[in-house]
Amino acid sequence: MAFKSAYLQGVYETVEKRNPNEPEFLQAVREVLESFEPVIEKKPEIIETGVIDRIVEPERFIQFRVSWVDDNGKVQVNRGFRVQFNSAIGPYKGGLRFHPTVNASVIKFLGFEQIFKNSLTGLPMGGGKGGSDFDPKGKSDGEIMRFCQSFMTELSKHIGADTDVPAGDIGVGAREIGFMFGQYKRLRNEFVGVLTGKGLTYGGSLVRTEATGYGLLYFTNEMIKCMKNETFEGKTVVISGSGNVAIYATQKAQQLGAKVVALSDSSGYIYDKNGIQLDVVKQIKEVERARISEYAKRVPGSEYHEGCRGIWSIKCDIALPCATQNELNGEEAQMLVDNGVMAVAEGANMPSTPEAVEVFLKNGIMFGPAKAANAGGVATSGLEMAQNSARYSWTAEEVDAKLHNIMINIFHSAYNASEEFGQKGNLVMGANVAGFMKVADAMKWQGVAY
Ligand code: NDP
Ligand code: 2IT
Repeated sequence: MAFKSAYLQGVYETVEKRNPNEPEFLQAVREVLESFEPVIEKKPEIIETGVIDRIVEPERFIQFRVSWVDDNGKVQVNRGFRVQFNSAIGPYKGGLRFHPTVNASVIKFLGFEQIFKNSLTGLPMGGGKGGSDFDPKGKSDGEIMRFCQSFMTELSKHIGADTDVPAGDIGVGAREIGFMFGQYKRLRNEFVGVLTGKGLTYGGSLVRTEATGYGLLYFTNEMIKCMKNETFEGKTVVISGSGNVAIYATQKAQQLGAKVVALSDSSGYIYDKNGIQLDVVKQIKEVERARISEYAKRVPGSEYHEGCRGIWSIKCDIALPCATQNELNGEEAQMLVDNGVMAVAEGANMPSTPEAVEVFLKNGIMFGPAKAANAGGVATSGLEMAQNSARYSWTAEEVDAKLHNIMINIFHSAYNASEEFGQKGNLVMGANVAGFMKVADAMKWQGVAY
């Protein structure tokens, strides 16, 4: 579909021409540019600053070879990436993803979205993202360590505590961050906050592990309270994924009085009508690094179903996709609506396809887009950076209170922007525009070279 504004149409066509065969990146750019239609109408002077033409082009894109030796002595080669997308409001900041599906398109969509998400947190962080097509599944700790060391040997040339600060994402947790931090320190002889999500004994922040999932629930709780005077108490919740975000989203949902009945991984989903037992999930996923199907073998009365997409056929009040991009399509969104879903909020990045988002908005479902709803992880990374700079650490209560406050503010920024630009309640548009305004202003005042 063409844009209403010929200017936005032109920007999009340039991006399309420059980035052929990058569907995820184009999907993310299109959604943001669509949100700018009312901005262009209300503030046409923004066109002259060229900020929109500039913001869709990464400041820097780094691709590199990562070679390492596996446990059989065989040389393996993977591809590493880092996109340094925008540094207008702070050092580049964003996670690293290790997954076989990682490619330039995936890294660029994630890096692009990170610009707006980081701005929404109110903290001084630019947008970046990186990763590798390395698959951590089934690898020994030794293999993971050697891969991480090789990856950091190159990445260390491009990052720094005041330049670019990576963290975790899919396939990258405390174990991988530890190996990468150790290698950076070895290479540079510097103990600095160059990564976030570190272990608590060497500069990590309390609550960073829980932050994305907790933040998602703080955001969603505020959304349902302010938009429909609702709470989580007694609600049935479906959460996809069973990694870092899904686990701590489940924990907070349960604390708020909801019943979480389903979780998944890329192979299938579990349904437990009595409510998921999180200690069992944590043992399976965090300790044993095993498959979610194990849950059904251990918990009587629960079921395992092959195929992860079936999770959206479960009747629920609130759905929280927390696995990966494009995991929820238009038909699945319609199933959720037909089953009476009241709210959907994205813990994963871009989990809903454009068709799914349209179904939710058209049916008046409260919808929290990823850039707003999952910003709690990077926000707490920002708090980790602040603690590292001050050589000080806050208590869990202090960090949690700051996170809570940030998520509430993000909801209101997005909601207010949706109202200001004439689409009250459309938080997709509101989040994109609210995130953009601060970055656009900083870019304008800093002149045209990036
Ligand atoms: P983890 O690696 O801890 O867990 C990922 C989960 O998603 C696993 O259950 C995994 O299943 C599932 N998954 C991954 N890829 C696919 C796929 N192609 N199809 C179906 N399921 C899949 O990652 P996180 O929990 O950290 O990340 C989940 C999402 O949240 C991602 O979109 C990430 O970008 C986003 N996010 C993460 C933040 C963080 O701080 N960690 C912050 C903000 C957003 P399996 O084990 O089978 O692969
Ligand atoms: O998508 C994300 O916001 C993250 N993976 C967290 C990034 C970070 O720097 O903490």
